[in-house]
Amino acid sequence: MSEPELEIPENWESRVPGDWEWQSLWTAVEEGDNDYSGERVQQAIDADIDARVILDDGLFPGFNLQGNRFSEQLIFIPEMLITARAMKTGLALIRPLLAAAAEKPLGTFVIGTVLGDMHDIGQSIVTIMLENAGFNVINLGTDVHPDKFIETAIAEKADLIGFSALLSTTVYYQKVTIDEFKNSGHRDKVHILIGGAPTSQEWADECGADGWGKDAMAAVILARDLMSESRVAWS
Ligand code: B12
Repeated sequence: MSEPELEIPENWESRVPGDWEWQSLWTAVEEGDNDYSGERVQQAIDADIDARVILDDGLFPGFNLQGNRFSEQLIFIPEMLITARAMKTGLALIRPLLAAAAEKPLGTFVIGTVLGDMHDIGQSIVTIMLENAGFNVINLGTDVHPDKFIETAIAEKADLIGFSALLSTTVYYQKVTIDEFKNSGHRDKVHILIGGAPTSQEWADECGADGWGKDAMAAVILARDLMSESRVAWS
């Protein structure tokens, strides 16, 4: 088992002011130094560095390094959790910069991580990108029961619903939740997207979703495309 290495983003220097360095943020996220990660992200915002660059070049390298160690079982839940917290502190700061000030939202998108699954970094990024694209996004968080998705879809007259799942044991709940939408008689009123690392287009077809997004950008493109497809109106 080889020790994972920090993957330094190619040409990162070309996207920041001349004297900028990211190493201290990479280390802060890696070590879960929540305070410093917030401080450094704020400095990057103040230096007018693009929010996408802060996310990709500043926050992800340290997160991915720890993520790979976690996958190799070189570190465990407590270490991974503090890294995730440092990552989310940074995400929270750049979120308002990415979120659009659309006058009329493109549509309402309800998103959450399925029952039994606590992973929320990916769906938080999808949320930010959808907001950035002009959607009104209602994020139900993690470990979301199918009934909660359905109740929220009804209350908000949702246009789209997204289910995130990161565990091979919880992807099954994407199908369960879609089946529950069918049983409740509301399946045809919403477009359903699924995503998360263990999912695929094949799984989306099999579980009856309308689309699969491999990443946040794909989620936005799909959501926009699906908005122009017809479905049964909410009464
Ligand atoms: C961070 C992490 C954790 C953190 C989560 C913290 C948090 N707040 O999210 C903690 C430590 C809590 C954790 C716990 C566990 N984890 Co974990 N975790 C990870 C890790 C390292 C990163 C996941 C992540 O955030 N990726 C980054 C994001 C950006 O990627 P993403 O989620 O895939 O999202 C992108 C796309 O998939 C897509 N997308 C995501 N959602 C959606 C939704 C829609 C609608 C669309 C269209 C697109 C979309 O867009 C996103 C952005 O581009 C992965 C390993 C890895 N290196 O990936 C393991 C991993 C997912 N975990 C794993 C495991 C086993 C667990 C535990 C069971 C460990 C344990 N022994 O208890 C527990 C389960 C807890 C639970 N019940 O959920 C396994 C899963 C294996 C499997 N196939 O089932 C992995 C793969 C590690 C491994 N190789 O062993 N984990």
